[in-house]
Amino acid sequence: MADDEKTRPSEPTTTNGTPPVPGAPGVEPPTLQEPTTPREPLSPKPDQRSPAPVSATGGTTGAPSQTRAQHGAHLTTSTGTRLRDTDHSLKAGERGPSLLQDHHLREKITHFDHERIPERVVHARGAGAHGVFTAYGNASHLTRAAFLEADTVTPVFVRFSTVLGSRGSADTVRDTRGFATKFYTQEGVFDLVGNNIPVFFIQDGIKFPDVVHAAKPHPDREIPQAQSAHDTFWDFVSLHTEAQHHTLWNMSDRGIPRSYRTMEGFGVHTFRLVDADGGTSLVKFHWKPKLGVHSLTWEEAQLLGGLDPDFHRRDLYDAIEAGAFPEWELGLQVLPDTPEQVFEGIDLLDPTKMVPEELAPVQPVGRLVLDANPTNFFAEVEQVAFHVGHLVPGIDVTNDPLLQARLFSYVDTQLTRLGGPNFNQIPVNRTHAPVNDMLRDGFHQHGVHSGVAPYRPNSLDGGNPSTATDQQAAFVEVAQPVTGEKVRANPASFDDHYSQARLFWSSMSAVEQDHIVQAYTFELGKCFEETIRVRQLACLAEIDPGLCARVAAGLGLEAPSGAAEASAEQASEALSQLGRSWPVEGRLVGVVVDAASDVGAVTGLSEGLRAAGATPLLVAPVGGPVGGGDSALVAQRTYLTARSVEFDALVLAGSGAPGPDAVPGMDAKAGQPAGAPVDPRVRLMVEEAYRHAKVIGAMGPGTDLVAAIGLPGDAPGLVSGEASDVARDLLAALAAHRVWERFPTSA
Ligand code: HDE
Repeated sequence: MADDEKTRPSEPTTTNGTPPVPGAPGVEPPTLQEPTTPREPLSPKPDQRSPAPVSATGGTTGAPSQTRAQHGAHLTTSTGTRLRDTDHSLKAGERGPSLLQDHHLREKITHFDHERIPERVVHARGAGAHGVFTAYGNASHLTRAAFLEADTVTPVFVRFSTVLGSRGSADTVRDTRGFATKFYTQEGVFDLVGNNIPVFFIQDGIKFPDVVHAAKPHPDREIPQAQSAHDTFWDFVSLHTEAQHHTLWNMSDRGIPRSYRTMEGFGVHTFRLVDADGGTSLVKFHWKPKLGVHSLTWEEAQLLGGLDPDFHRRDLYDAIEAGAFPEWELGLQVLPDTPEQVFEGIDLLDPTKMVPEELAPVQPVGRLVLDANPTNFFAEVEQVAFHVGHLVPGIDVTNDPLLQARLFSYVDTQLTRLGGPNFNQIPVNRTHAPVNDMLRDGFHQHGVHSGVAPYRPNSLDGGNPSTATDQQAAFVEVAQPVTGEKVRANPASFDDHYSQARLFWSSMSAVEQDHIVQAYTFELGKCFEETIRVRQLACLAEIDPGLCARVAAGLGLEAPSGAAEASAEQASEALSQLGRSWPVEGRLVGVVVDAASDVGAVTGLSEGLRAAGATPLLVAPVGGPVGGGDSALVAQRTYLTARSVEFDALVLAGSGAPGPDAVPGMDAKAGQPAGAPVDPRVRLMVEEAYRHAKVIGAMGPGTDLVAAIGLPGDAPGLVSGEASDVARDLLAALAAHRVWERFPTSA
């Protein structure tokens, strides 16, 4: 990585001395008047980084990272000719028709006409970031992969995504999330293209078009967007019952993550590692988030879908800008490479099965830190091209039939999406290892190859390139025996579609089970056809009769009889999200303030929260200095612009008196009769935060506000006192993500 790329978010301060909240659009504040003095392009924001300035063939260039950005102070054509006017087309007279000879008009419009490329057929909606991966070195005995050797630091680019929605769809929908990581290793690119759910809908890649067609919007009306709550999805998964395990994870809180930063990642398939002596082991890849695994509530997810459809990408970018760098540990479950490829009765080639951590602990082998935002979304996040076949020596694939189809699909899709075979030459996809591939020509060729003999064997180019031996770090496929008849069939072990779904269900806490019941009831309730609901209930009965009965009750249907007894499989503690404490870095705390607030106390609270890595956001009746004048408190949100779902916790530090626009005509959220003593929008914020089991702090005039709103004073997760007490107790409660005891469970 070039030195000039190691940018870190700086901590500039605003004029009133408080650190700025993340999200400033530009690198410097704009002037009120349009600037007219020519100047060079501004540098990117300090939190941003561009792909490394290597050449299209992996050569080091020594160029500054901005070498690919725009240059010069003056507007030019794409060929660098300066322009005097870009606001008027060339016309035959002021009122006349435009002239064909206007090459600038034609270039500008033609390029614009071609700005869009096909979106990804799945995972179209995503966000990405740059980072570094540092290996602990404890996997060296398992794999010869150089990037896993002790203290090796490898640049990475990560893209998170939803699966179903189009590019412009909402982030917080119920769906699986993609978690794709590109490691730019010294031995070539390694892509770990995983999800936040450890199992998949289908066992064989040939079914992928089926499950995706079923889950995407109905083809006639193209609704609903980005969600599984519709007939075709449940029609398919209730008939194709190997999908039931993954579907159960989707219906759990894992389907609505709080943030990309609080998601686990999984390689899903079993991979094969090869050590320096050719010894092999089977592994499952895991990403364990430092902040823990946390989710939204369904109501939060739905509200955010409208209020802030960019919630997850904003959260990722803002956290990085605020210096709360998202972190994960890469972990391995190491399993013996036996001829059967079965571990404790679990078929390791079946991607609808996971290996419980209690049977094979996850061993951390390195740390990923996302420390920079992209400089340009299209160039980086949209054009990044992952491929499960981007492997390095020491990591190989297995015969998992889902993985086998993926090995074909990823290159194929990039050919259409990125317009030709040279997509690995796009800056974000360029390897940092030397390339000598004998692939030539094609659309958008960025290499300028020399020599006359891109073929082997040759003597005209001196025999170059030579093949490498495995001692020279060649990728060598592990020799594997292949036996059997040519068939279209699965092994019998693939027929078990329910045992692990039962394991997942029985591993959930009571509140998590409630959420699952609610999710199935909602989704099936959205299906038009009762037949489909009935068919899916039969599947739920196979998972657990209690689950089935509760969903059936919500649907107003009979629970099918003859269901299998719930099995007493041992629960896997690692599957539940509750019961632990986690760091609070990057968590957002809304602080309700107004003219009655104690400026010193609010400042102290903010400092206390910031010291723990959390971001306080002041919510005031109107924008500007709180209470007017030169107050040291400046509103970052207003009662009009804020909603509780944006925050992880709330502190009431003001009187909550109605703001000047607290009338429904000005803000529909202020839907209560005028003249109420508490601003209805503050009341709504508090009631929602309480309902979503968020910790609520009160200090100064906010203490009376709690009483005025009518919250029970002894409710769990209400903290009050001096600013330092509130900061301390709030942070302690936030470490558990929610005040779980506030959810009345039906258990
Ligand atoms: Fe993908 N998948 N997939 N997939 N997948 C794509 O590649 C495919 C599967 C995953 O941020 C596509 O570049 C097939 C499992 C992620 O750019 C496409 C099958 C897992 C991403 C494709 C699967 C994934 C993709 C669409 C069944 C988790 C987003 C655009 C055999 C382990 C990558 C693209 C990004 C993207 C095919 C199943 C993860 C069409 C055929 C299982 C994270 O090639």
